Amino acid sequence: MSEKQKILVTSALPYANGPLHLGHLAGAYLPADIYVRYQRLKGNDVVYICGSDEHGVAITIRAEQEGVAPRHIIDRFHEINKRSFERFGMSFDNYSRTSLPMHHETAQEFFLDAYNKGILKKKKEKQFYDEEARMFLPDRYVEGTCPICNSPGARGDQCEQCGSDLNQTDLIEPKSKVTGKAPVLRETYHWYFPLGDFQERLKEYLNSHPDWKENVKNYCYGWIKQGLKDRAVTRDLQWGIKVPLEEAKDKVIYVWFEAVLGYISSTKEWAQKIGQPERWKDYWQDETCRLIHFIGKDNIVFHAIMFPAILMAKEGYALPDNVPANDFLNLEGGKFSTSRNYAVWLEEYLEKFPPDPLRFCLSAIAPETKDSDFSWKDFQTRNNSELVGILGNFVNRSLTFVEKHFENRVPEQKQSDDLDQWILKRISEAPEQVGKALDKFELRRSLKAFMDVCRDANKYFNDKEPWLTVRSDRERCGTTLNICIQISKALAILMAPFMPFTAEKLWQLLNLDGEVHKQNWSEAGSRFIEVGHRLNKPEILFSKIDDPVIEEQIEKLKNVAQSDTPEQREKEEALPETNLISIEDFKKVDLRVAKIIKAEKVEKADKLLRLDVEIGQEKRQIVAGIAEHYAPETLINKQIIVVANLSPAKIRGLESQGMLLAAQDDSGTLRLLTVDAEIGTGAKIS
Ligand code: B3M
Ligand code: ZN
Repeated sequence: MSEKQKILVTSALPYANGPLHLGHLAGAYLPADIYVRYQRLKGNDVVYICGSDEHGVAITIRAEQEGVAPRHIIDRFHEINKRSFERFGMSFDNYSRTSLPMHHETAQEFFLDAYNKGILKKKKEKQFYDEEARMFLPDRYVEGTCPICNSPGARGDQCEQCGSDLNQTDLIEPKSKVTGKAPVLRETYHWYFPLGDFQERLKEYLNSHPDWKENVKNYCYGWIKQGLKDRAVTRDLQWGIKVPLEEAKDKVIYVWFEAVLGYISSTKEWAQKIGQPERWKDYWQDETCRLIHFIGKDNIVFHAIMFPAILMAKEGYALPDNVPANDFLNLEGGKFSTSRNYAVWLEEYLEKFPPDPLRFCLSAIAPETKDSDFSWKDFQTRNNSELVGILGNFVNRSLTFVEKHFENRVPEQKQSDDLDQWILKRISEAPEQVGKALDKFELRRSLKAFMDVCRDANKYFNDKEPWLTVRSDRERCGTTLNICIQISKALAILMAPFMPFTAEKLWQLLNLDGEVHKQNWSEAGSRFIEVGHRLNKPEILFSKIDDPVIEEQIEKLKNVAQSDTPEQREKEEALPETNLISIEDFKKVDLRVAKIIKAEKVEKADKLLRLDVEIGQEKRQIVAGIAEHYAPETLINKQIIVVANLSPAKIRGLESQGMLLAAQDDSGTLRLLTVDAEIGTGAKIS
């Protein structure tokens, strides 16, 4: 075998500000764990790193909401999340915390190094400030209406609805998260990391990774094309890692500058724990090591642009070799929402079901190239027809047959016929087939290859009719069952990355030595169990899930969807009576019929379309967040309604001269408002 490849794998460090749900698992954790387990079985030298992200506004806001200290929040959710991950089999070599002194030191070292090299730039600027709370309001401390999709509750750094990255000052009607008051602008100063200075090197670096996922490449090239800008790496906050400069005692390092460095400190902690404190360097400071960062798509810029630039600035570090970012998982057609409790929490799931069926289902629907949807019905079907009906069925009928007719010992494999040869070949090739998709981070394809083997195994069992040959030709029957046991062993190893708990159970039923997770992947289908080997008493691997159990889960979500708090209802649907406006107010809005003349996608903005519309004699450009609901070509000549007297806004560098009207339902479907029959454009709506 070739030299062991060194691979350091990370999963995004979740904020320790709340529990985790299925959407988290599907994006950055399960795919990484499957990849890691597979690489370990291949004999590679893998270290898998994660931990809690414990700084930033995400933490302090939660603490303020609960009226407790940030420390209280992070201690609580660090433990809860760590435990949930364990229960789902995430096989981290280390799960660290960014509040550890070790991490503070690492982050300050990087910051100071860039400062001393003269890389960081100090700039004066105006920032939102809450006069009542007497504090600056960085990032999510300000909320307002999204200038792009117009939904309320957009955060200062990002809109959760349309996924756009935002600048606080772009928000419409910004409000302080602390007091609810409108903030004022006040002068402060910050240090900036000049991403633009790294533009050329970053471009070369991206060019040298043509194998990256399309979505990641497109995203990064989009940023580069726009020209990389300086990014502030300090904040006016109390909670966080202190800026190690005398002149900036009241500032902390921006959470995203330090959180990515958490991967390094977590590796340092791991090295200490195994008693080889310098060992982290073998991964981080060795060009032959592959660094692989699994993340959700909203974190691409920080991992594929910012982090490499930080490492370049520091010098002597390997750069990320791949950043497999996944799209998002939806839930029963809607978006996961922590604030509305529209989610399936990991702990909640585990109260009713074992972890492996979920790992299986989420792998089958992994949001690899586009957003995907988890539904309880689909989960039930996959469990009942694939896990119980195919995989579980094959293993169970094989094991019970051997117990019943061969005293639970592996019978002899005598002369083999074509069918035997066919399945043996199939099994010997399976590791390669299942594995090569995993090498490319393609869970869906890999799992399908695995299930195809299971299907063929069942077909083999059926075609061989051992229930007949056990009487007519016992020798042949023995050969069949010997092969079925060999297949079961192979399946145990091949399923181990996806369903580690079931793999262990099957390994135990087969009464095999050692651990299934320490076997050799490539030989999974060619190393045979000896004749006469005694098996353990058969047990079923998977249980059927009945309708009422699933109905209960569906009901729960429906209730959440219906029982939103009055505040949300207010935001999302009806206006409360206190918000009544006069006819005069309404008349201030100039609504017009417009016709779409041209429509095209906006580069690197998945949700945006750029439209040329005609309003009477006038032509205008409107940028609208409707790309996921309308193909550009279907819009041409459509008559729509626009707000014609809205002050123009810059969206992704494009001026939007008006806003179109659309309605969105609970499932997120969006439909443009239009007129009942053709009418001259420019017609006024009253
Ligand atoms: N905590 C953001 C997130 O959960 C963040 C990831 C950090 S990875 C270094 O989306
Ligand atoms: Zn938005």
